[in-house]
Amino acid sequence: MVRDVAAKAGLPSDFLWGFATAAYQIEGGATADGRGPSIWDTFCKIPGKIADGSSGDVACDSYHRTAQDIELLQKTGAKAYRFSISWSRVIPKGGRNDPINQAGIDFYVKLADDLLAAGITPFVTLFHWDLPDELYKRYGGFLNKDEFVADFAHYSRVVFEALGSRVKHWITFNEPFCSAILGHSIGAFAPGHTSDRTKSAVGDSSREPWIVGHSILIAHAHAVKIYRDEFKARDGGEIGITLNGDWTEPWDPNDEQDRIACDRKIEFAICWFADPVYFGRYPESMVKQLGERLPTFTAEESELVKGSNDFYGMNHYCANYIRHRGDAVVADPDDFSGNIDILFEDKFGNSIGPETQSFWLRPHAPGFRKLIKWLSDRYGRPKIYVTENGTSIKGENDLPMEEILEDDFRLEYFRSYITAMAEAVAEDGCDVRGYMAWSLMDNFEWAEGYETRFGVTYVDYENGQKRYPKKSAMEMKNIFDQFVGKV
Ligand code: PNW
Repeated sequence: MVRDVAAKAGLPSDFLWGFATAAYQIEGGATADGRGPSIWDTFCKIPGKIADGSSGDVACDSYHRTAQDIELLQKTGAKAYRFSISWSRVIPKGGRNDPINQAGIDFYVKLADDLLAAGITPFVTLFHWDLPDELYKRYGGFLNKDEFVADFAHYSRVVFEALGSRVKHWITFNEPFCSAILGHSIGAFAPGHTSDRTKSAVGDSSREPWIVGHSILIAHAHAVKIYRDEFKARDGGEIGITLNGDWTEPWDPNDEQDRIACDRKIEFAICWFADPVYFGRYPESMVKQLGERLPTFTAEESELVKGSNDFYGMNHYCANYIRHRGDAVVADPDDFSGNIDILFEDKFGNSIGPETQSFWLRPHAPGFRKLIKWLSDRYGRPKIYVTENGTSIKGENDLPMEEILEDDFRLEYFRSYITAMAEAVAEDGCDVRGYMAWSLMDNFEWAEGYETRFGVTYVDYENGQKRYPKKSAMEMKNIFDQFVGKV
């Protein structure tokens, strides 16, 4: 690992660390107690969309095993747990005039109560990609801004009302980039829209992702306004959005254009959402490349979105080398990265990091510190919670269980990334207050199905979803003990 040995590293004494999951990836109970289908239930039924032909129908069966999950969290010494709410469990059809499912609400109320009783702080995500299928069928989901915003606002109010006295850390949306790009440009994620007609009969990759992103930003801002106006005084909590983004290094460090392209890649991935949230407008580089295909904010929308974060939710996994394409290369209308090449090797053949089971993920811990600083500089040192960070391991699923439990590669990943984060705090003065590793347990890894494992806990899907903590689960506390209270 490349590391500045002289760097100070430390985290504040009240630092909240723990693990993250998402509803569709772990809950199962797909039709239990009145839950309605989400776009992921529908998407998984289309042959060829999920690598192993699986779905989240059963997953880790956490809907029936929250006691085991909490016990697991306690075993690791975790202080926080991030989970998401399945919208269609709470409102099976999703809409503002549709019936509410009390059993769904009761499930999350009990989960929050049990976590608090165990001394674990809940972080709750309102939306982790599982749009109620009915809203997609009714009006196209995110593509209909007015309907989507009104329905999301209603859903968030219902959840704040039910859980607000227990939950003090709210995340509106998880990684809107993925709903927009993977869901409406590449088509690898639900609802699978893309211009590629070999993959889907519907979609326009040049326009839909930007409409989807816009709708989500406005919906986020409305939910934040509702929380601040109606609940914050009573409940005293905080709310923000979680964005994903990788670090970038220039393919040729001596080429100024590659360095500019590195920033542009981050602008297209992260600032697409973060600039509106902090500045009330889209990045100039996006306006320039996308022209009238990028929606514009009305003055009222811009006001609403600007300042709509109490904290910055950061999901971070890896890094890439970036090469610019030269002014002669006109951006493809379907391009969503800023007209660049995204590479695993630089000009000299150096690799950014080792391969994992995920084609897009090559660990590069120094990039974590650099991105935390880059974001802190751009947005005025916001309070940051790292809401996801973790890795898969190449070939892990093919190993016998005893070897899976000795996940040294993952442990080393966490050690190096958490050290990099502690340097960003102690050395660079960044304000990171919490960290949730992805993930508490192996789970349904979306289009990769169950073949890719991200858990610090092994889940034996063949034998009743039994959970076995891996080495990384039990070492996490030791890693944090080294840094917490050292600034
Ligand atoms: C995150 N990519 O998503 C999600 O929030 C989790 O639900 C997921 O399980 C985790 O990362 C691991 O994949 C991503 O293709 C999914 O670049 C895919 C990408 C990035 C993030």
